[in-house]
Amino acid sequence: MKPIQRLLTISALAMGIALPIATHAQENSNSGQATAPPSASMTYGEVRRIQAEEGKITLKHGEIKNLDMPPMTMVFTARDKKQLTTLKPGDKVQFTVIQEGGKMIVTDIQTAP
Ligand SMILES: [Cu+2]
Repeated sequence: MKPIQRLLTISALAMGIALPIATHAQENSNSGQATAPPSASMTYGEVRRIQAEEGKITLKHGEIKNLDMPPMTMVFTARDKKQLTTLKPGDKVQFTVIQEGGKMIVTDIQTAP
């Protein structure tokens, strides 16, 4: 094996580890359920932290179907910072998130009943 091939193999392996999303997608296709169209859909979550001035919000979210993302707690960027001003930690929310330029962008967020 040439060094360049070895390097490519290693980075491919590293990516496999760094991208659990890919594994998750595979699990989905094996479940035999009808897959939803890859359009943005509402996701449920709970607010953990708000950094309104930076437009950042930390959410403990449920499965994000349109991004094939399993439930987790993570930071999102809000498209409109103003949408964060009415929220506070502990709020149950419904939101729409899209992936844009490698960032997770919340395009719409509102408190859920
Ligand atoms: Cu996530």
